[in-house]
Amino acid sequence: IMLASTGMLALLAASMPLNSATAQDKPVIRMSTPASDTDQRSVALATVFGPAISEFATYQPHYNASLVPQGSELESIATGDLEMSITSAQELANFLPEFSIFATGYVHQSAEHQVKVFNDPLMDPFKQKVEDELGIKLLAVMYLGKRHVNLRFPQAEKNVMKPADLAGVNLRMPGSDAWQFLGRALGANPTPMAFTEIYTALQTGSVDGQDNPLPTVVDAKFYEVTKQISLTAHLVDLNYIAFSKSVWDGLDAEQQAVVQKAAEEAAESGRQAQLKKEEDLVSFLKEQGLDVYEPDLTAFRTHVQAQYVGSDFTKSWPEGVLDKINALGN
Ligand code: KDO
Repeated sequence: IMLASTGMLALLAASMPLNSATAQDKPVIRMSTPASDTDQRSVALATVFGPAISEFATYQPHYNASLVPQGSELESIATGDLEMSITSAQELANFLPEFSIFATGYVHQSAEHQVKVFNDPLMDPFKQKVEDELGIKLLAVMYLGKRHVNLRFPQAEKNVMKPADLAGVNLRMPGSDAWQFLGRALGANPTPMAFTEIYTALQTGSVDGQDNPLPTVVDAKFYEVTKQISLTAHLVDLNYIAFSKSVWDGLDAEQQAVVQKAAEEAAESGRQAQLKKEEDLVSFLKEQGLDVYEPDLTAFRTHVQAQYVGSDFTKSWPEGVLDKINALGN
């Protein structure tokens, strides 16, 4: 018995260091987002991305900005305090102003257009710069949806048909220059505020409204504390899957390919789910008693685009890129 058990122990001992070393070396991919766990991007990452990389890495999501405050994710990845996030073009524009082109009202036309733009060679120098200057790889583009103006007032009190109708309206927009610029371009009085504070701000009336796509209005329950949505569609919004380059560099080529594919598949799965929700939610929101209506879209588009012409943002756009983006659309 002694011999047998010693033999067994020896066998165990021989296999254990290997196993534990593997478990220890498996990188933990902390992902931080202001989004909830039920947001379609979160769901797609948890159900598609996480399982796809589980053989060699552990996907660990943190929701509701519980790990990193909204807007600090890129810095956290750059300094090694975070491995992954879903970031906006507006946040990237804080570091690389030319990213404001992707944050500009009425530039992206659809979810499909976003994918074409992201996969086009026009995007290569942008991706390269993010890698070189922030140590971040942009793996795929996730669809957030068409952003609309969502206010506390019923339409009878405030009928938002054109930019002038938003004069004096305190509209919460995320806190960065590119976002605030867009809020002003819409004709509103933008107020910077973190995503996680919106619900209470709407409830107490410290802001008059906010802008987000319909799935977010429902997921974050903003419909409980607002009365109308003017379907301005001022931004076909996106988030890029941002991944730490130092973690990436620690993976072998095969693993990198798995991560890349997992990101693309998660993005596609989230995109389809989000598109479906956008389509379905108008009737849900009406049932909840909200006025949901289409404004004068030409008036909004013309006004918003005119605000960008000659602005500091447009000066940062590389020559010819806007034309290339437009050529990939309709
Ligand atoms: C928001 O703060 O309004 C925003 O929609 C901005 C997006 O870039 C993104 O960060 C999003 O919030 C969060 O993921 C929550 O949905």
